[in-house]
Amino acid sequence: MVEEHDPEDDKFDFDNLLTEQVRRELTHDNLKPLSGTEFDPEQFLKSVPPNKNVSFLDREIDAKKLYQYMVSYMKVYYDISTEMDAFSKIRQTMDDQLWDTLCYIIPLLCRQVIHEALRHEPIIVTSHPDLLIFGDIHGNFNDIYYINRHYISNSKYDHYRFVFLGDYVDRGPKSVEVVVFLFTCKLMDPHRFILLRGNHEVQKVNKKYGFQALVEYIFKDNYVKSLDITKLIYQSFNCAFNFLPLAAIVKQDGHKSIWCCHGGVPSSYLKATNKDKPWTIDELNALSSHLKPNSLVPSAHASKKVLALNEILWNDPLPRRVRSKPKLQNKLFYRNMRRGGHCHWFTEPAVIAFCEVNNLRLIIRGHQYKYSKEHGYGIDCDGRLLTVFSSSNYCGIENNVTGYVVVNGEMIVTPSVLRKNTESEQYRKFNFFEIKVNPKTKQITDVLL
Ligand SMILES: [Mn+2]
Repeated sequence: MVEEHDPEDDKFDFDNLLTEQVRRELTHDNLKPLSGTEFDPEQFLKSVPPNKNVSFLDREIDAKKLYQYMVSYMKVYYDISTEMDAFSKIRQTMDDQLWDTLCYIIPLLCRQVIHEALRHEPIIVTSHPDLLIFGDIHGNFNDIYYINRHYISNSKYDHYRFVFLGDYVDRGPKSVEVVVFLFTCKLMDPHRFILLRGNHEVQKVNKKYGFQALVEYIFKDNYVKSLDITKLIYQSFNCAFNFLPLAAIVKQDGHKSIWCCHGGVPSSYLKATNKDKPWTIDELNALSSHLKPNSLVPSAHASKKVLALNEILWNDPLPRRVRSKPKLQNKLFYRNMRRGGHCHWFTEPAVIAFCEVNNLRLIIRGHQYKYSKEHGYGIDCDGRLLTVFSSSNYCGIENNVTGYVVVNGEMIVTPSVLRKNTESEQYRKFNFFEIKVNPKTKQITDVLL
């Protein structure tokens, strides 16, 4: 069969965003701060350009410098003990400065992280332990600050790799900062960080659930000559999201493996043959051999390949309340209309079958707040399914406990509390979206909640 090729996919190629005209216009002398702060994007760049007419987009970021800048921002932003007002003038000024500076850095960062790291990764990556695994973040930069302070920058975890299970954006006010920070980490140390794709790292989703509105709010109407910088920033993020891997397999000699992804087990209904047999990891890998899922968009026109890969990001376990209903027909998967109908609920037998055929003993996934809000994680399917969620004060209104998972060298899996609700309570107001009084705020809050 001939490989389906959707010409729409070409639009997702990052380099196609950057026409020659765009390149020519984005020179250093043409950059201007959005809100008139002192700003110096040069401070994160590797070298001085040989001449002033070199396009800013052809420059290179020094990831360590950008990392240090983001960390020092977080320290001041969240640790001003005498000034706990989340909406204080100090913080507004800090935001203006940060956004002015990041504005021109973001397209560069996205391009560089694709070229130096993401495009070299297969769609299902393999990793050895030791690992720390974190669930959904959803724009909560304070949680990232906490994770950085206690784990990423803690020498005790120097030999650990970090897996994030996706859903970095939407529903939280600092989605831009979260992605910039994680991409910076990825660029700084590509082997130490595994950033998986969540269903919100899909343009069709994040244009509806807050991220696009947030980018437009932060970067306002910003043009350099005829180039719409705000649009470039939003598209740059989504281009990079298209290159995120969909799952990770944790392997260690002498042990069964662990499957990590955002949603869960893809349904076998999508297989051309052997519909009762679960997907093998080799088959899933083969699906993507010609298809880096440049547009993992579920739709009536999407190919079966796209849909099967898409389900890794979207599927949920069958809700507990319906499991004992006599009406159920002993199927492995049930179509999930709650999430738009292009994905499935998977049953415990589906989990067992997927694990058996792939020599897995456990699936670790995010995606669902409701199974983890009391302990930060939830165990299901007789210990074969672990859901973890790492965004505290979810949507700025919840008071949930968050979790993370440790997988050590002997493949011992330990889910733990990341932050108790009392620990994160003082930062609760930082996860509200109404940061500034702005005519657009209400509209943005509406899409967020
Ligand atoms: Mn999700």
